[in-house]
Amino acid sequence: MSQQTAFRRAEKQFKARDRQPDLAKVIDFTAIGTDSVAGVRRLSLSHSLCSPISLPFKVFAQSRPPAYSIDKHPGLIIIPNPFTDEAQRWIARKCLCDCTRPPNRTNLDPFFDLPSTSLFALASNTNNDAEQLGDECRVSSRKNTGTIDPGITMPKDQFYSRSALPADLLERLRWCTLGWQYNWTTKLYDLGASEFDSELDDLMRSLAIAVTSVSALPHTDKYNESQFVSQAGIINYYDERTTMAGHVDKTEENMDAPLISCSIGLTCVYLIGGSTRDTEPTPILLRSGDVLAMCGESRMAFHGVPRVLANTAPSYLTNLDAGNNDAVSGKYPQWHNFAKYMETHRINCNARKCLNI
Ligand SMILES: O=C(O)CCC(=O)C(=O)O
Repeated sequence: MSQQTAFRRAEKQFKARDRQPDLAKVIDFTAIGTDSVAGVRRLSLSHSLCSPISLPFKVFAQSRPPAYSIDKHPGLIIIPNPFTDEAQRWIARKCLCDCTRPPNRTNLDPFFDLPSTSLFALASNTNNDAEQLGDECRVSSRKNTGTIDPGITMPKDQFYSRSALPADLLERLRWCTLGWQYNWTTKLYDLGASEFDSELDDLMRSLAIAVTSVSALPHTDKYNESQFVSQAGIINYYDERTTMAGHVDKTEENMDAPLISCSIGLTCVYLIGGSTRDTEPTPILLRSGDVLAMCGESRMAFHGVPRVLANTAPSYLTNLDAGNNDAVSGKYPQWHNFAKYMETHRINCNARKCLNI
């Protein structure tokens, strides 16, 4: 009988739904404060976090927030929520409204004729009562419009073969790709490119500059932090039961630039392992606003999300009126629509520099 790897064992332990996950050994950076935790080091960012001038609100709550590394995973840096509440709401709006629009691709595009306006806005403008909604409110399945790519395998679930309500589609939104479009089948960036959202890129650049100036990190001549630019990104949308299996992100030619990842909404258990699945992974809690940067050796490490924890979203996301007075609120649907989504979802938005030059 084949032996289960250490990574797989840890995944199974956190995924099990017949019991509450045991969080006793999960590192919670927010709870560390001034305590020392074996194998965890507090770092100083040697560059301040600078609010991008393109954003009309205060982005970072402090310019030099605490940051941490883990001895067992060289190059991994965690900055526990450096953002203002308003900045987190802005990231949620960006990820749900702006970034899901074509030409960015989503997991739903192969099966549905999605609107060029955002699916989120459409779902916010309609309600979910199928009795009341006419066919004009439904999004057509490509099976019915004859626009399905012949190379696509239809899922067994009949949901993908029929027109669907926008709110039901939103519940099935799992990812969208930004900039260079990643192909999950070939594992290459071979589906063309869209323009990476420039405001999101500005945010990712400020984070990249701050983390790569940490003196503990190896510097190579293939990468200079001032040259970080988001060339490709993925936004992952999780509900309370969604998981992401352990994997390594290794398609990018430039593995010296950091992979910058921001999490908003529900807390999750994130596993960071080593270069093979045989390395015992370290479980960490990623809470709303946490930034994780994979630099150096950790850029080639197995990682995944075996568990999203229900009822952990912060009130500055879930209060129905929380975002109504934000600087950008006029551009987006009413905050109560986001609040309902954020109550039961986690969004992870990450950016990579792909090329060496
Ligand atoms: O959701 C996360 O924190 C992890 C995302 C991830 O690993 C990926 O997009 O490759």
